[in-house]
This record gives sequence, structure tokens and C-alpha cells, in this order.
Amino acid sequence: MSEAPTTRQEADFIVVANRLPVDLERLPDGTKRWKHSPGGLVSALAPFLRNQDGAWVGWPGVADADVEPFEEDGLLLHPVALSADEVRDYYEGFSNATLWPLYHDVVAPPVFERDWWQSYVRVNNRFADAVAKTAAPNATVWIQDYQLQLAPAMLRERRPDLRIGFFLHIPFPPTELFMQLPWRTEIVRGLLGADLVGFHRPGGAQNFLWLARRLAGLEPSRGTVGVRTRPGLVQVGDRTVRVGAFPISIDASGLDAISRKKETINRAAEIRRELGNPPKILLGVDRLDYTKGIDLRLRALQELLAEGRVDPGEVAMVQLATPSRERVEHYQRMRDDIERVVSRINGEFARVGRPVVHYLHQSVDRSELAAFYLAADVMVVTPLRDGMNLVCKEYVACRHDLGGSLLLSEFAGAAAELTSAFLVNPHDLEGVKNSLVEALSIDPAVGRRRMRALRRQVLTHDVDRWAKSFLDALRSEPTPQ
Ligand code: ADQ
Repeated sequence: MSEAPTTRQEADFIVVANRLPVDLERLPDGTKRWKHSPGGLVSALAPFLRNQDGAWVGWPGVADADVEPFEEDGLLLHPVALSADEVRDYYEGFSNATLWPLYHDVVAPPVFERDWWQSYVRVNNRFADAVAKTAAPNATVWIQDYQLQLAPAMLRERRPDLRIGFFLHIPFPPTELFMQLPWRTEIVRGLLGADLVGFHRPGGAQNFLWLARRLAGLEPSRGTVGVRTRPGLVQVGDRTVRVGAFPISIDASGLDAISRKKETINRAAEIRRELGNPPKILLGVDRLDYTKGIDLRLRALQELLAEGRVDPGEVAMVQLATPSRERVEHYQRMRDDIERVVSRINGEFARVGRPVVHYLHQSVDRSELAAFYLAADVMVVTPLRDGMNLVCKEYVACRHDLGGSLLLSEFAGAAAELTSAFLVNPHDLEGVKNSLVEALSIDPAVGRRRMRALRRQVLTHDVDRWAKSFLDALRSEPTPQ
């Protein structure tokens, strides 16, 4: 992809996210090039934006990149530069070592550093400046995720004419945990700068409404928030802020189509052969993150093998783990732990040429991923906490053959929709083990029935519906309750 000259300066619809949908790469000879960056949010919103001649404001993924806005495929890309210190303090620090663990039920201890907070404030201001410059009069702006929670209020100060939406992709924590944050009031006030604040689940919206009363002294509506309906209302001066639940999803029909292709079906059969044609294949697909519960699903398998409840000759497990946040200390330790368990299992239960766990610390492309989904008898998704989790929906979208079973943590947002999965409490190792055994030995007719129910949900609630329901709500006027 090459840099094109800017043809447009302003946009009527702008997505703002920590990352641009393209990454800047520096080549060894000093030249730069853009590369499409994979990821849930990018694939969710890019098609939507292209149809509307929109703009995307975000960081290009490398420190100190000073690049001018440019247009690509009908989309205006507006890079926001971060210095190396800001990458360390705003991104790796406050976003990923303070907010990420705090919002995921403190499964790792959050670190509270005043310098990181200062950097977070500075970078959020810079994003607000960039959007203020790019937005046409009365434009619609959709700010994404935990890295930019101050940006709604900062942007409103600069541009009161804009319609501002905010969506949080990770869980919004229980109020008792949120109250630990030294800068809790600033974050709540930052979010209240939006016209519509969206969460995956009604529970997150409800927690936020409670905090708006407790920390900002406002009087929110008291009704229960519904899914895509009945948002909560908060009166902030002369503005009414709506707070709602909008569960995100995937491009379900796109993945369904890929999984029906002959090449994908052949590749799935080939994967089974490459694994030695074991009767059953277990699959895990995750960013390598301590919230995803990769270690505990391995431990469940290890105990089942040790107890003789699973025969190592009958089962192979594939764990695909995308490298993630490798400079954050907690992630380095977790990677070591996981790799140690993988070697223990293989050390004890593998035969020459036949490992039990096939662990790939790699990203694979979409069609290869679809083939893995199609090859797997049991998809194992065991996060300790997850805002939604797209992997489980992707698995279901690929199973046009109605084969396969889904084992899913109750602590993923998706569990509320995917009720025909084997739902497990990931803290209860015996429960996970029992459900694994059950999923491995399910009667095929029962399995098909369950998969049909899962597919009905996923195929009728796709990412377009998510984006449309959020944007329709954002562009409509609040109705008094
Ligand atoms: P993530 O924490 O990144 O997203 P998830 O929703 O599962 O988690 O999305 C991960 C994406 O990466 C999926 O599309 C998956 O296919 C892909 N992926 C993972 N490992 C891969 C591999 N080895 N190769 C190729 N692709 C791989 C955050 C929140 C979630 C929320 C999303 C969207 O933490 O809870 O669902 O945002 O809002």
C-alpha cells in the first residue's frame, strides 16, 4: 500500500480508536510502508466506514511516526503520533497495566502510577485535537475503548456541535473495583462528555449509571437497561446522556461463506491428517493474554490425561496464541507459565511425532483460521473475564456442517447470547474438566441440535447489526422515560 496525497480534509463520520486500521512499518532501508492490521475492531468497522466516506483517527502503531493524514480506499486516515515515552506510559502503562487488569476483575493487580495518568491525559487531549480538526460541522464521532475514556469530554469542550458516541470493548467493572482507581471521577466525567455511552452488557451500563450518581453527583434514570433498548439516561447540564448495552458481533455471513469454500473444507481435512487423524481435536484461539484462561484449560486437560479420563492417543489439542503486549511484564511471565505447562503435558503424554498439545505462538490468516475452526471437535473458550469474546462466535459461524461443540466461560459477555454452549465457571477446574469430557463424548444428534441453536443466534446478530443499532441510537433523540 502506498501513501496517497490527501484529497479530503473533513469527514461527517469519524471513528476514533487507539490504533488506525493500518500499521506503519519501518523497513531496514529506512523507508516506510503501510500494512493492514488484523483485529476484531478493524474488521468490524472498516467496511461500514468505507460506505460512508468516513475518517479514522488513531495511532499508526510505531513510536515517533510523524505522518500527515492521507486517504486510502475512500477512507480518510488521520494518524496521531505518540512518543516512545507515551507508548510506555499511556499505552503499555495506564491502558494495559492499570485499566486492563482493573476492568477485568483485577485478575492481575492493577498498577497505579501518577506519571502514567499524566501521559493518558496528554494523549487523550491530542486525540481530541485531531478529531476537532477532522470533523465537519455537526459530524458524528464514534470513540472506541478504554484507551480514550477522557476524549469524549475533551472533544465536547472543543466542538459542542458534534454528536459523540463512545463504546467500551472490555467489561466495565463492578463499582467496588472501579472505586479503587485514583482518577475515577475524571474517567466518569470524561465518558459523560458523550451523547451515548455503550457497553457490551446491561450490567456494565448499570454499573456506570451508579457511578455517575456516586462520583459526579448526577441523578440517572432508575429503570433497568435492556439489550439495544431502554438505555439509562443521565442529565448533565442541558444535555441528556444515554447509557446502553450493544453486544458486538462478527461478520458472520462472511465467515460462513469462507468456511463453505472447497479449499477451506479440504484444508480442514488436511489439518486433521497433519495432526495424525486423532478421533477428537480440541482448539483454543486467543490473543496471548492472562484474562483468556489459556493456562487453566491446559491444566484441565493435563489432569484429565493424568486421571486417565482422556486418552492421549485419542485427543490432540491445538492452541493458537497471537503474540500480544510483549513488553508488558505480566505478559512475559504468563507466556513462560503457559509454555511450561505445554512442555509438561507433552513431556509426560506425547509419543515421538505425536505431541498432545500443538502450541503455535503465531497469528494465522482468516481462511486458515476458518479451517482450524472447521477441523475442531471442541472449541475451548475459557476467559476469566472477557467483554464479549469474538472467537466463540467465529467458531459457530464456521460450523455450517453443524459439527463441533463449544465450551464457553460464563464470564465472557458472549455467554448471555450463546446459551446452548457448554457453559463453565473457569474458576471451577473440576467443572471445566467434567464439561470437557461431556463435550468430547456428546451424541452427534444432540451436538447438531445445540449447534443449530447457536448458529441461529450468531447469524442473525452480526457486526452490521451491532454498528447499526449503536449508530441509530446515537443519531436519534433521547426519549424521556
Ligand atoms: P480481544 O481481547 O482481542 O478483543 P476477541 O474478542 O476474542 O478478544 O477477539 C480476538 C480476535 O483476534 C478474533 O477475531 C480472533 O479470531 C483473532 N485471533 C486471536 N488469535 C488469533 C490467531 N492466533 N490467529 C489469527 N487470529 C487470531 C476485545 C475484547 C473482547 C471483545 C473484542 C471486540 O477483549 O472481549 O469481544 O474486543 O469488542
